[in-house]
Amino acid sequence: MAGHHTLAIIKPDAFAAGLAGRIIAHLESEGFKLVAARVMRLTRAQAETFYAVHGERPFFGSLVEFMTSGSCMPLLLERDDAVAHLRGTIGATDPAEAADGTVRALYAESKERNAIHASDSDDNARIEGDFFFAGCDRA
Ligand code: FUP
Repeated sequence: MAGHHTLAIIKPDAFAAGLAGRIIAHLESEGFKLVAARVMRLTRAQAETFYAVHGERPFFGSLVEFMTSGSCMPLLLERDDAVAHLRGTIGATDPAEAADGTVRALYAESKERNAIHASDSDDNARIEGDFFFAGCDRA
């Protein structure tokens, strides 16, 4: 099933703003099927582990603060060409650079508070999917 699954997170800015339903509808309209979902508040340790690749970047501390600031919603999604299609659907990291109609152009506030995460490779989709959903029931 390589290439058919990816991991998204509706981030605390979008979740707190009541945008989860609209974002899920947007993803479904792009052909993604929800395989697993949860609502949770990340611990500091979880956020630091999830973003460990950015550990030396100047924005790391602020990013961890933001990601632990409220509830978020990890989603396991299924579709052909899932990783690439979801990256296209969410748009560029900075909403000012995101293409019209993408999730970040529609809903993100800033480069940090940018509404949604999406895995950037099949390998990371597997790692990130297991991070949130190992041992969980999947549709
Ligand atoms: P993306 O894959 O589009 O989420 O972007 P990156 O992997 O480059 O960055 C991961 C997260 O770090 C972004 F979602 C937001 C945050 N970030 C900042 O806060 N400031 C930056 O300058 C770059 C990224």
